[in-house]
Amino acid sequence: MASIRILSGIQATGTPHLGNYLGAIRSWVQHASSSTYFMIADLHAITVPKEPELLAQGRFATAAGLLSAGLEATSAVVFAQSVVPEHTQLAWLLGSITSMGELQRMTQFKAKSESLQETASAGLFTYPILQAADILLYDADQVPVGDDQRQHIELARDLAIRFNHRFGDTFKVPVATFPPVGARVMDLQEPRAKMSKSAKSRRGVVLLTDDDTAIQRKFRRAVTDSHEEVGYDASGRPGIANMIEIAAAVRTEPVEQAIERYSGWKYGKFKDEVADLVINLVAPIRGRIAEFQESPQELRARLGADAERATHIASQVLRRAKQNIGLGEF
Ligand code: AQP
Repeated sequence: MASIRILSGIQATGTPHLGNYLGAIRSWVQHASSSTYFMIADLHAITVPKEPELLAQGRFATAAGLLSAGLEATSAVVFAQSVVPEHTQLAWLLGSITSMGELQRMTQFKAKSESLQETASAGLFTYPILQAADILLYDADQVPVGDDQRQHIELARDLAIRFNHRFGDTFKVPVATFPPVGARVMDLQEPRAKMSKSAKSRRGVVLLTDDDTAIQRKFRRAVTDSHEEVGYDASGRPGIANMIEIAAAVRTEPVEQAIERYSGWKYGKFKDEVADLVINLVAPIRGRIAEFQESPQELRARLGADAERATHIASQVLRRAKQNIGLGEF
């Protein structure tokens, strides 16, 4: 039986955080094989203004985070999007069958462009098309993502179906998969907003490079509510609900079990407990990231070799799409 092909990505915006790990990277590592493709989305990262030096640092930190979080020991293909030019070429073909209305409905664009208004880049608007190209280029069966990516994956599916309908069978239609817990880790300071690398403040974001003291401090200062004892109410007490869900995800147990375990605990003790769970999770990853920063040769070699493996598949799929749309060889 042919193995399941998996593609997923992470923006090249810096060291991954706890949400990236629990919502995405951990399951990438669990499912990793030579049929899994994990992409550092560095072209997506330039849709908002970025200093070249910061982009380069963010790209490296993302790669180091992915490998250190477990992908290094697997045969997964880990590569940077910009190194495989087929991504932008397929995005152009798909852009020609995408409507403005579809892009205007994307909630991520609405949220990100709100403060920028007319100055928002065209790239920010067409971003979901490039993301569809990223996925379809690898004949992916599954796309494991966090909850925030639902709408984008739906667009990728729609475009695949539309292309196949108009130009003949070309793309595999992928499905999104979500982790049972940890699909949406919230910011510890703003528990109604998702934890994000691009958050204005890092106080509520736990990075995979944070030291033990920083992690403990972030949990101790996490925003809660006026109660004193742990109880689960996702809408009324989002801060505590988020920490219960984090604990459940780290322990890989159902949320119901964590609710039972921690109900009635005083807030101080509970926050320290969740911090300890996270500290144990992050410590080895942080150690390996530091080694990569110190000597990057192994990282460079791995990404170089994997980019060739990615190009091998991507070039075949792009050729098929060009052929079917009428842009094959003369
Ligand atoms: N808070 C989260 N909880 C669970 N999963 C998450 N993911 C992202 N945030 C959470 C999942 O991680 C993968 C990579 O996503 P990303 O690179 O878009 O992460 P980010 O932190 O959202 O990055 P940015 O740069 O800060 O982007 P924006 O500005 O878009 O928020 C994905 O599978 C994602 O679902």
